[in-house]
Amino acid sequence: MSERRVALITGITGQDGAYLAEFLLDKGYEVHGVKRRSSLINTSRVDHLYQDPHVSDGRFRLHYGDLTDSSNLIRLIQETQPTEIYNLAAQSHVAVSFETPEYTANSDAIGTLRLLEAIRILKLENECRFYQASTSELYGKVLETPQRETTPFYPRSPYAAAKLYAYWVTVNYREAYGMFASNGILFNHEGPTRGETFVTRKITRAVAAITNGRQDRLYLGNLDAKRDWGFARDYVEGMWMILQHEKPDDFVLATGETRSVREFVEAAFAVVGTQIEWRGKGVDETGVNSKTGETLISIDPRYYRPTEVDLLLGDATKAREVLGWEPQTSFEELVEMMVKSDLVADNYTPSMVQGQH
Ligand code: NDP
Ligand code: GDR
Repeated sequence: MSERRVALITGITGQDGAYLAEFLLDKGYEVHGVKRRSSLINTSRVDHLYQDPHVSDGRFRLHYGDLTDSSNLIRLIQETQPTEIYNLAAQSHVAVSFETPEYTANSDAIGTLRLLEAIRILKLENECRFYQASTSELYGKVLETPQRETTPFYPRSPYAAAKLYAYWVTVNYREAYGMFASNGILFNHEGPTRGETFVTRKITRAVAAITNGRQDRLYLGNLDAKRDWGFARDYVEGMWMILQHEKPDDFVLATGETRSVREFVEAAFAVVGTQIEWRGKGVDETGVNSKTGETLISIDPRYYRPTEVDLLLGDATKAREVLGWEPQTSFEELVEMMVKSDLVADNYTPSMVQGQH
């Protein structure tokens, strides 16, 4: 590997971008992050890493950019001359991708192509390694479990279809131009800074707000969907390991355990000592506080997806055997960490999230 250790992270303001930046700074990297312009400051996840450029020439720098803007990406890569690029930027919400399919394809699929082309245009194929944030959503419809690198893909959303293109174009640039370009096929990973409208965080924030008497009820969609949930901090280490491997390749990162949304709800309420009892079926199902009889969870069919991914369960044997990667955090530890964090920072505005996916 080159002596210089310079990382360019797209999606730096997201959950994984922030954890990865922290991890790489600890390893001694110079880290450049791409953030989007927004009307409100959107860097809260990385503010603790920021150093005032007026007082220090820090190793952490942010640049404005967007995956839909090729010239911007070319210029950023030219200016920063990264030795590793982590492409984490994406419109990453599956339900939202049904509402903004074209934008999702532009940023998630063509955005990846733009980055790969930028590397090629700048003739950095031999200088710069490329990581693509691929996803277990590629497996979509259940064809085999546990899902591993050889399991066929069957995307079930505009998001997954866009990520399918990104996966294959990454493989193609590796084969066509000899680039060190690798896919991490990551199963769901969560944590206290997870986006508020993904189901885990929606649940843990609601548990905190209900416990603190600021909310009565949580509305959810499909309680039967099963996911392989891990802790994001463990997974960003895996991303780095994928790029340190002697050759470019594609790896599944997963815990090897799966739980339903219903089980996540039960585990999250258990952290505050509340046992949930389920009553009714389908859209009429409710989750009730077993002691008080109070209804805490109801179904809102608006949160159902036009096509659902029913079951994700990953097999990360290849990552364990080849890279030595293993998740360090159990499901129970993850849920407890998230609920406790939300209990401390309970600034939940129910009206804000209730109307969203
Ligand atoms: P987040 O949604 O938390 O973060 C996404 C990041 O991408 C944000 O920084 C966002 O910026 C940025 N972004 C979105 N669109 C654009 C664009 N057009 N140009 C530039 N930046 C953009 O996602 P996660 O951190 O959870 O996930 C990271 C990546 O890994 C994503 O690609 C996701 O699809 C993928 N993934 C995630 C998994 C998970 O369980 N977390 C599992 C498998 C894959 P802003 O803050 O301005 O919105
Ligand atoms: P997912 O995450 O679609 O797996 O994508 P999400 O947390 O949004 O959904 C998980 C499952 O929960 C069901 N669900 C609900 N989901 C949301 N968001 N809100 C609800 O109210 C609700 N009720 C039930 C969903 O139907 C689904 O089955 C995440 C993202 O991080 C992707 O970017 C990433 O690629 C995959 O994980 C792996």
